Amino acid sequence: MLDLAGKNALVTGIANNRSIAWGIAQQLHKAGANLGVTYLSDDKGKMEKKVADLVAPLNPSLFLPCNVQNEAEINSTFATIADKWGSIDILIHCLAFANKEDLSGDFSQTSRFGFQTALEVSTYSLARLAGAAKPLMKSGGSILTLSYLGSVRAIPNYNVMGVAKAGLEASVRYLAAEMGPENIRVNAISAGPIRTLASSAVGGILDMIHHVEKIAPLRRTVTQLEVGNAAVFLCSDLGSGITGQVLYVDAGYEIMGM
Ligand code: 0WE
Repeated sequence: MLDLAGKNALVTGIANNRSIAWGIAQQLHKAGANLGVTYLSDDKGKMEKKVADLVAPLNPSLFLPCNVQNEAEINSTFATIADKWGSIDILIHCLAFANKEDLSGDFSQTSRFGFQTALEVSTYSLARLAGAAKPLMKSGGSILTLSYLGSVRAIPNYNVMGVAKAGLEASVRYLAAEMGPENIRVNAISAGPIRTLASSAVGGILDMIHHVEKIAPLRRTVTQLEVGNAAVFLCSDLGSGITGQVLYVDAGYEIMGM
């Protein structure tokens, strides 16, 4: 039942070998899924090459540029899926961005444009991609996004991203309610802090990781592959009764009060 053979899975958000999306893609592949991978294109094509080399061992049958701020790229991604796959079973949304200046200092100083950018890329993109995938999820499906505890607690410096993740988790519930009748499930994994390209750009991330290692019941942080395993569970038939949920994959940190 953990078998994903014959399932078409689109994975967004792989930037390098530390990406949570990379951990998820590896475990989906291991479970037998047919992968499609999207990447954030840049003008020099450096990202395309980097991600292509990384994912090559997983034999993705689709490899497409998809900047979620670009309507044409989103449309062409799903047109290609319709054309080459005909249908899609699994959508992994592993995307977030806020301007660096909005991830420190006072939240009240977030600019209008910074707020818009963070919520456009990190929050709206889930609804947009889910809406595009919906008509292609012909025999039901599973949509999964990644969140963080900063959605429900005030975490120092997470600021506008916390608001974006709160909106993301609410979006999971509205999408789950909308798409349930089509047997499309929508869930989030709230992962503990992990050293990735995004988090390493944040001042103090190592101190946060050391704090989690002291407080979390398991006395450690989680790995990208552990998040990947939970993702495979939620997207497989073993997760068939679960929708609209936020599953904490955080070594237990979220339950602690002191
Ligand atoms: O969701 C995230 C990462 C979000 C993120 C990080 C960056 C850094 C570089 C979004 N956009 C950017 N933009 C950049 O220019 N995490 C859960 C990791 C994370 O980010 C934090 C954290 C943690 C944990 C930011 C501040 C405080 C804690």
